[in-house]
Amino acid sequence: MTNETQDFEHLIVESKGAVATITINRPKQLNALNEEVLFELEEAIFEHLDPETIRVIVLCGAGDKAFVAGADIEEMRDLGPEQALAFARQGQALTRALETLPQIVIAKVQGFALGGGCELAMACDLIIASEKAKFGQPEVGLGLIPGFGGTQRLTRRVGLPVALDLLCTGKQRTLSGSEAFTLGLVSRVVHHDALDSEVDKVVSAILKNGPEAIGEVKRLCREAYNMTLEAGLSSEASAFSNCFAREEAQIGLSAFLNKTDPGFDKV
Ligand code: CO8
Repeated sequence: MTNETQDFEHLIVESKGAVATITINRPKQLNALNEEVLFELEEAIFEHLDPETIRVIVLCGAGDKAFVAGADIEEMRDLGPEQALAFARQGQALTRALETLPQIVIAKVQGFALGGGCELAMACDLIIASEKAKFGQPEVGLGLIPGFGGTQRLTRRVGLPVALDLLCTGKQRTLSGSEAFTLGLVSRVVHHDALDSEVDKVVSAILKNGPEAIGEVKRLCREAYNMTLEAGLSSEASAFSNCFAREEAQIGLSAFLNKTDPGFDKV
């Protein structure tokens, strides 16, 4: 299995087999998101990663302190309303695109995930957090509101009472990894030192399963937010039926009955 590293100014992009790891690499600014980082993320994910090979993307922040401490406040200071609209749309297009990728995107959150950082993590399919992580939406303290989907995704994830509390009290209330887990914001929380190994464990578990089945599960679960139960169930039934027209299901079913390994992680 070959390791590949691609060069970006603010990202470290490494691919190993079916897994790509993208590290936002501005540790001195706590990995704050500026326009260039957003462009590089788009480029890395949509132009550089081979969709035929990569099945899981792990997104993380450099250093031990922050996943992403928000949009870059220094860059935002000079924005006018039109540029702010373009910046918000750019961030929203990226976060929306992550949700519709066939790959599973995992946010590995070891520290601060604030403002745009929390919003970026919420667009990922899974958030795996250290108990030392800190999630929050402090924008109102800057006289701003979230612009990368925070009011929408946080409300859908944790419900209106907690979302409004976090969004209105700003930096006065951040959630630890454990609180975020209890509230349904993150998928798993582990001891800080166990974060890397937990992410590896989740990645290898995903890779052992049928790639097309995983893509369909992601699509259907994502669509569930925007559908009536009836429409969602109908969509699931069609997708279930389609599985039986694919080789992948034949491989998986036969492997179970023959007590062999389907080998999905060796594709
Ligand atoms: N942008 C730019 N630089 C940052 C940011 C940021 N978001 N966060 C931290 N930094 C920089 C600091 O300025 C500091 O730089 P320097 O060493 O040059 O002074 C360095 O990172 C280290 O930070 P601190 O010294 O502050 O570290 P502390 O451990 O004392 O504090 C905190 C850590 C609590 C994370 C603190 O840095 C902080 O409060 N950061 C800002 C968090 C924040 O408010 N984030 C939300 C930003 S707004 C946003 O994300 C909106 C998203 C949608 C935009 C829509 C488009 C319009």
